[in-house]
Amino acid sequence: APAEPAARRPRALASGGRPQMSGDGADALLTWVDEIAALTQPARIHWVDGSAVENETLLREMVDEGKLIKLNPEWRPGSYLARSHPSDVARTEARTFIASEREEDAGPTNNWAAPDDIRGTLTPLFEGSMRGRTMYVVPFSMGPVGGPLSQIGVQVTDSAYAVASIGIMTRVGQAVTDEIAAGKPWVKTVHSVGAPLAPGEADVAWPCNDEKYIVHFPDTLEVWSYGSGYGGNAILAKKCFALRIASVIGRDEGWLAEHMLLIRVIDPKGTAFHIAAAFPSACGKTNLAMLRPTIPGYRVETLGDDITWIRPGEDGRLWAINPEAGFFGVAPGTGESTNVTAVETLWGNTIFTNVALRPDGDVWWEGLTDEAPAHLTDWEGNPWTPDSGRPAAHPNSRFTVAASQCPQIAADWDDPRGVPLDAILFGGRRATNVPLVVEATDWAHGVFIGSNISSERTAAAEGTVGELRRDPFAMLPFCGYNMADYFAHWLRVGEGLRFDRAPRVFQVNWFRKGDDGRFLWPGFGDNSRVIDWIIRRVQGEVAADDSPIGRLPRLADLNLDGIEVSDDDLAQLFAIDTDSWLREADLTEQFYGTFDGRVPATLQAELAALRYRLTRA
Ligand code: GTP
Ligand code: SPV
Ligand code: MN
Repeated sequence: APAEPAARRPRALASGGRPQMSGDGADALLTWVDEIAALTQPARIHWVDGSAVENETLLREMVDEGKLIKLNPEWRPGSYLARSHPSDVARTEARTFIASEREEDAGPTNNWAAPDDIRGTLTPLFEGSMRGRTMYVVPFSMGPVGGPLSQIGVQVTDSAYAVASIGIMTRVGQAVTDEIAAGKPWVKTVHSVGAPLAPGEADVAWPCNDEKYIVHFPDTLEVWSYGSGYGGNAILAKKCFALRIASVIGRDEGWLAEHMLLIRVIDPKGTAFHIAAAFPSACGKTNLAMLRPTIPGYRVETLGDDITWIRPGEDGRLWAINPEAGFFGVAPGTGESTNVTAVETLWGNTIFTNVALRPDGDVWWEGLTDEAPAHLTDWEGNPWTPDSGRPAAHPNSRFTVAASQCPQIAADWDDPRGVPLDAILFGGRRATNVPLVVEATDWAHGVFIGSNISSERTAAAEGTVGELRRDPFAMLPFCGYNMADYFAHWLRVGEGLRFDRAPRVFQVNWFRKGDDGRFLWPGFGDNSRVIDWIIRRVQGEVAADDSPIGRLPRLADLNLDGIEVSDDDLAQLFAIDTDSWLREADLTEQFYGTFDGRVPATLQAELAALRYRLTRA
């Protein structure tokens, strides 16, 4: 093709230089960057353009500085291992704050801080916090640039690891700066690992600070994160923006920002259905997002694995996009027999964090293969053998990889219009009580179920693993405003839908255990058997039985061909113990009682109706 005339060609950036911009929007961005630089006093500023060359340079520099280990390209081309500081391995919910003007807008489930007070704390911390380091300016879009459901932001950070991760997880580049210059609203996010370097001071592999603050200002659309390099604390586009800040924008604009995977299921007749599912952290979203159905004739296409933005359309349906561009997934438990799609996705171009290193320069984690290699270097860099008596990979070790590498990614996964939802699933890790699948009777009942999701704690956040906690809508750590108002918002969104076009709501539980502690359900690919029932319900093909907690499948309607689940286990998977459910109802009353009368009357009525059905049963 003939070369474009020089004048029309987009201006090539002198690598890392300040981009050429004009307009009111441009001034606001440049002024803001200058202000942050004046505060944090970096040695240099690099404007990130998102190019492949820039990314390679960045990765090479990190390898040279000992911050990344380059994996053997023979096994894992273009891939790297990062080892975090042992204290910086998960989200720190206790250090995460919502700094809304009014305390009641943060609600009882968030840590609240008065904006002025917390700014008073943050400013001295950020003062000179980037000394000796490069300050990167990263313009990013959540959702395809310019899409009707998309939102944009800028992250300033002194972490090259964060820059490389944002490059995978979002759309980065000049097109976003152009939108900002043109005056589109954007979210300001500032991140520092809080480890300034004195002149001549040697750097460490994973700089961070014992003191951590992840602070959200929903009224001014800002995030300030200090002291941590871990994904959920440092990739501010993800949980901080796309859930906490976006949930507030959604509340005000009439849409939903959710901790959900998004898939397209194609049934044996070739009909496509779209399902979004909210499970708490490390409870199976990535796995369901990449499902390989074990029922012949079914296909699943991946659209997203962690965050879904949902908007009512003109047609009375709910339309959904995945605002991200990559997966930041849990490594342990990901293997050929559980999630072969993820294993294939990770063939190369992946940043691994806190997994184990093999002697041949490849990676390993618990569950990747049935047998552990005889010798490894564990996630902390120490020699490891199967007799070491500790995991080789950290339980919250993760991979960061582009969505486009997923072999079953939907061809139209970045269509800016999104997909119409047919069903919404809520789930969690529940060893008892919650059946394999149950259908809500209507939208309000579905919202009631969502508001009552509980799950056993996982390693994705600090805290005691295994302990049961409430995690409404899987959003406990991610809702940027009062959770009771969020319940009301969900009810309101449902009221605006055409009654025959609202997605059907289901509760699922892959994690129910027998008295002997073993999982009753094979899970993973066999979860397609539950999806099959859900899809046949959506089409009105199968009847269901009413129970006090919702509609249950008739066992004969479950496709169990080719799997071994004993009648006894099947009965236990669907057993409803009235006394236990009455105790759950008491816990719900207690939980609702923490919201100062703000829980919608509709949900209180759902609770009363549940108790009535249980006592009558
Ligand atoms: P976040 O990225 O933290 O939001 O987590 P996620 O919900 O995407 O969790 P993920 O799919 O990575 O699953 C976490 C863990 O649950 C992994 O160790 C999986 O192997 C395990 N898991 C997922 N699906 C199933 C299932 O159907 N049955 C069982 N028993 N375990 C599962
Ligand atoms: C989660 O914890 O739910 C995650 C990982 O998806 S993080 O992005 O770190 O929050
Ligand atoms: Mn998540």
